[in-house]
Amino acid sequence: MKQVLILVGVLLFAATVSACANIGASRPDTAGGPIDRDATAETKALYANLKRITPNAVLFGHEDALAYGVGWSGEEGRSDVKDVTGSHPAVYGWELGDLENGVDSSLDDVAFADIQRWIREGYQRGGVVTISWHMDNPVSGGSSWDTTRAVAAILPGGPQHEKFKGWLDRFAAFNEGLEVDGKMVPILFRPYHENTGSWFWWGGRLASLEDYKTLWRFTVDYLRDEKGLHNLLYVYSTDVHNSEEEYLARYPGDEYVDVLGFDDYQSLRRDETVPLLTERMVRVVKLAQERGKLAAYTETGGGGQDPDYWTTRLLAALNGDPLARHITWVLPWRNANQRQNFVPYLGHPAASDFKQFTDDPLILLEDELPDLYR
Ligand code: BMA
Repeated sequence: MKQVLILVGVLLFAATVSACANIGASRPDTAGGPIDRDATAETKALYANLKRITPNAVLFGHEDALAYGVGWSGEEGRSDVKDVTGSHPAVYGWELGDLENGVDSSLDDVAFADIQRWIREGYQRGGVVTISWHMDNPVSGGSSWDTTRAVAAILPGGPQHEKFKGWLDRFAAFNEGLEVDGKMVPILFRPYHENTGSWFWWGGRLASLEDYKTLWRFTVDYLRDEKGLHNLLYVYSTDVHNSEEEYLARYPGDEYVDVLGFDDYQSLRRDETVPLLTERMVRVVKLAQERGKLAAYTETGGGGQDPDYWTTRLLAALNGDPLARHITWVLPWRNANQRQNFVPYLGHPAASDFKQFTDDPLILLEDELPDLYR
C-alpha cells in the first residue's frame, strides 16, 4: 500500500512538473521584452527603459526636426524645438515616403543619406528615433493617398507581392546605414499608420480587416526573419478612436506589436475636446498595459496660432487622468512652412507657452533623457 502511495505521489509530481513546463512553452518567451526575441541589446534596453520611465515621463518628439523648420533648411545642429527651448526634441520622427521608388530623397525632399546621418547623430546624443512610411500605392503607382485597392494584391500569392518585397528590401538596405560603432540604432518602426482612416490605401474601408492584419504580420516576419533586422520595435497606430473595439479592429496580435499608438489632430484644436483626448490616451494606455506594452500619441498638431494651447490643451489632456500620463511619447508633425507647422518656432505666438510646457517635469526633451540604451 505504502509503495502504491509513493508511486501515485511520484506520478502526480511528474504530471505537475510537465504541466508547468507546458504552460511555460505555450507562453511567448519574450517575457515583457520586444516581440523580436533576437532584438539587439540596445533595442531591448530601449524598450525596458521606456517602460521603466513612462509612469513619470512623456518624451517630446518632432517630425523632421533636424532637417528644416519654418524659414530655414539644412542648418546643421538646428531645430525649431531647440531654437525655442534650448534642446532638441527627445524623439526624432523621420519619414521614408518614396524610398520604395529607389530615389535619393523623400516625398518631403529630404535626402535619405541625410536622414540616415541625422538618425545616427540623434542616437549618439541619446535621442529616440521613430520612422513612418507614406509608401506609394503599389497597384496604381499613385501616392499613399491614392485609394485604389492594393492590400490584397501585395500579400503572398498576390500579383504585386514580389514588387512589394522589393520595397521592403529597400527598407532593409536603408536600415544598414543606421549603424554606430558596430551597433544598429534601435528604431520605433510605425508602418501602415492611421489605419482606421480611409485616406491611405492600407486603411479603413480600403482593405479588409484580415488583409490588413496579414500585411502587418507579413511585414514583421519578412523584416525580422528573412532580412534579419533586429533593431526594430513595431508601433501599431490608428487615427482617432472611440471604443476598444474600434481601436483593436486591425490589431494583428500581441506577438506582432511592441507599442500601441494613435494619431489625433482634431482634439487639440478646441478646449472642449481636451477631455476626449484624455479618454483616448487612457484607452490606449489601458490596452497597452494589459499586454505589457507601451502606449504612444504617435502624431498630433492642431493648436494653430492659439497662444496657450500647449499648457491648456496638450498638458491638460496628459494631466486629465493619472493613466494618461503613461503615454510614452507625443510627436507633433513637421514644420514644413508658414502654413503647415505644428511646433512653435522663434516668434510664434505660442513660443513662450511651449517653453513652459517643455519645462514641466513630465515632459522630456533630449537633454533630459537618461541613458536609454543600456
Ligand atoms: C503629411 C503632410 C504632407 C507630407 C506627408 C508625409 O501629413 O505633412 O505634406 O508629405 O505628411 O510626411
